[in-house]
Amino acid sequence: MVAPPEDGADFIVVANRLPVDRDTSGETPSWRTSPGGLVTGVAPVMQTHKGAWIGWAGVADEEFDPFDIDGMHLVPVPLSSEEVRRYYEGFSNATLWPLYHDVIVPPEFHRTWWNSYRTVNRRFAEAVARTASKGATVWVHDYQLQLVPYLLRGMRPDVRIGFFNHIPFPPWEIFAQLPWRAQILRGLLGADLIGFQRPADAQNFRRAVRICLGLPSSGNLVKIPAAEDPASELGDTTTITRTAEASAFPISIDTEHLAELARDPRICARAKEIRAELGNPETILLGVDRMDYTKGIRHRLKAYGELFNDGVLDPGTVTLVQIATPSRERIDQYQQIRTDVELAVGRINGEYSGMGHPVIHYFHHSYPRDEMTALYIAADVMLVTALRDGMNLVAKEYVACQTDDDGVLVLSEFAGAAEQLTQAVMVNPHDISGLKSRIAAAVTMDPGEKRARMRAMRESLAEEDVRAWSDAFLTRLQQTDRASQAEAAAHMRTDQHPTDADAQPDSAPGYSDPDDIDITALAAADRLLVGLDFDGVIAPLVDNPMDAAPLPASAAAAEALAAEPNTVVGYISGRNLSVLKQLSNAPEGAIFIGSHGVESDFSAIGGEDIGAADGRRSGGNPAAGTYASGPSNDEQALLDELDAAFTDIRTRTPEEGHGLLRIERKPLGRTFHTRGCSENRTAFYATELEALAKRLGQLRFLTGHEMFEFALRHQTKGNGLERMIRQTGATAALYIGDDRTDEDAFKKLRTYPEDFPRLSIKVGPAGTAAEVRLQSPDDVAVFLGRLAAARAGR
Ligand code: ADQ
Repeated sequence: MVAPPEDGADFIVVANRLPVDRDTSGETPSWRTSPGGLVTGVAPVMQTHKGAWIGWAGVADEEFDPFDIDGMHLVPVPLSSEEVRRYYEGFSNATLWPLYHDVIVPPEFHRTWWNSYRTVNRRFAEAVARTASKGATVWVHDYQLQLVPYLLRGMRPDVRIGFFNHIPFPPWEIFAQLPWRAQILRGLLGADLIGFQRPADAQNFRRAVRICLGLPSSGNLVKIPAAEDPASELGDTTTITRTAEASAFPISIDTEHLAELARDPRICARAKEIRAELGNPETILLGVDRMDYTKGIRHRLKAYGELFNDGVLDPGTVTLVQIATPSRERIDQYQQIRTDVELAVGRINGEYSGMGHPVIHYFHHSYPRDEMTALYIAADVMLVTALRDGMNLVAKEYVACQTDDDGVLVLSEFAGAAEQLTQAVMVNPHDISGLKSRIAAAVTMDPGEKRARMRAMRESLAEEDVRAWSDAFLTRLQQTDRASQAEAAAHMRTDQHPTDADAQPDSAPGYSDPDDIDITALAAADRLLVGLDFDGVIAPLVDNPMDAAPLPASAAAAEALAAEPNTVVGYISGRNLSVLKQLSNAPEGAIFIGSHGVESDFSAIGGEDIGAADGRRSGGNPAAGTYASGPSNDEQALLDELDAAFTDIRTRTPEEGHGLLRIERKPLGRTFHTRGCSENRTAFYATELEALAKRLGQLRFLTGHEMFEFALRHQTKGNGLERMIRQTGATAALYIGDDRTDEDAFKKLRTYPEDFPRLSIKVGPAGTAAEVRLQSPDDVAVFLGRLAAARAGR
């Protein structure tokens, strides 16, 4: 253990590189800041807290004292040139990088590299332990430093540790190749919060932990037994000392700053100038990448060249600007990709360029931010064709710079950014024919469609910028309260079965891997209904119900499913219909049931939902296909009584500070929410509301996850699902839910005959009538993605 320093830092960023470069061009060497996305994201926190950044200064075999620059305190960690070769170029970039990027090139495994990686990670952890004040927050970044969380926890159990992985985390089947796989997983589990770019990365990590270390997770939480905890003196495997959360936090960019640059008249003029310098072609395509084999530059060039050969593109009117920044140039495979790219550029230019009009302008150097922005503005089509990419900030930067919404983004489905920039023209870069037709479509896209797509993407980026990203991560990290986590963990059993004792399970399936569930019958069905609950299933549970949003991967899968013929996606929720439709980001063609079956909208399939709301048709808005009629006088009196009871209970609520009951007013009922209330407070509310239910006997009373519902009419999610099946003429059905109210739907599915293929899936613990259990909304996203792919391939 290391004692906290007297005058330590409260917030520490740890990354392989400091955000500076050594400038030796002048008489005395100096430091130049190299502003990147990470600096923008963490600078506000650095300035409001006593912050420090720990990393390598980029110069081998030299030691530098800590120094301050641009309001940041930097603490350099020295590396010898042999460590640069083994730890950085070797283990980080020739073992982990290819392994984590789908083994696009074969990873190399060398014990000398691993030893150097361990030594350097320990040096970083020691530097943090010496710098962090008592109880400080430490944020470790990226694959070069995966052992730091574990090592640091052993030295300084008092600090709060977050880790963010900027690159993908591979599926177990690939990760398993790594001879030091268990050590890497343990290294990461030293953190309280482990962030990934995509839910699928977080899921790959949790699955690896489950398979390799035998540690189960509950939702996004991994339970750490004493034997795996460097800060615990107990050595056993049954005492759970804490939990580590592994979740997705997709990184973003400084959207507003880039948009400001893009509106700067000086930069706009430069964009025009670039266009003129390129010979004022009709269409400028742009590629901006580090020169890396993961970026799919060769695939892009191949498709582009063939489009001239096929006569689809005219060399007289189109040009591609390809910028490939020098990167990791001492590594063999990086020298190889450069040779391949330059050969391809030469060959295509040789074949199709006219005098003074090359079809490819190729540059192998960096540009200042202003020049990059001008290039983004000048480009009509941006080509991002990565074979695998954690996020890909270039795609987001291009979108942010299209302030006139005039530009098309062609985006690889294998870049993390594809989950947020869903309006891009998506490509599979391995499919050269598909890539060609998508590039051609991008070049000729109708201006209206361009604008609509770009505007939607820009709007999403306006909110989800890099500050929102760091805020979300750091807020969650602060919420990881170790004492209560340990207490919660102590109540979890270390086997993989649910523990909720109060429900009477009809069956108690253990957690399934979303990749292992048999979907053959559903995939092959003539007409499939995909029934989905919203909260806790496609959208993670959040404190404020109006903040709920579907996981991008689930939304994308729902969209892909709805686009398949004879496949209908139906949302069934306790939320009122209008809120459900507003929050669900549902695909076209989706149908809805709200208020636990009371309200419905089947208009997308032209169906009449005759079973809803006791068979009464809404006089209000038949065009919307909503068939719930408003309350009768008697019913309104009951609603008034519920409202009055709410006011009464709230006024009788004892002292503040334990959370308060909230009411959700639905057209035909009221739902009371206790999310955020203490245990005692919830018990008080439960007693009050149960007494109220007894008194108002004719109302249907339902208790769910942190909520109590009073409904005027006797509908359930089970009836709702049945109506959906009938109206869609489905010959097979899936239903996924997480709550007690979903049990009606699970049970309903069981009543269908054997020859009607169906699958019921419960998300999370507690007894259930469902056949299969998944852990979390992340798992649901993976499962739905698989189902969509299988439906498409039938
Ligand atoms: P990278 O693999 O480097 O990042 P990317 O996310 O595209 O990939 O970021 C590259 C950055 O470098 C962008 O900001 C871009 O503008 C800049 N850049 C590229 N070429 C340049 C040039 N010639 N001159 C100036 N600037 C240039 C890793 C992961 C990604 C993940 C990021 C952030 O591989 O998947 O998105 O980290 O988490």
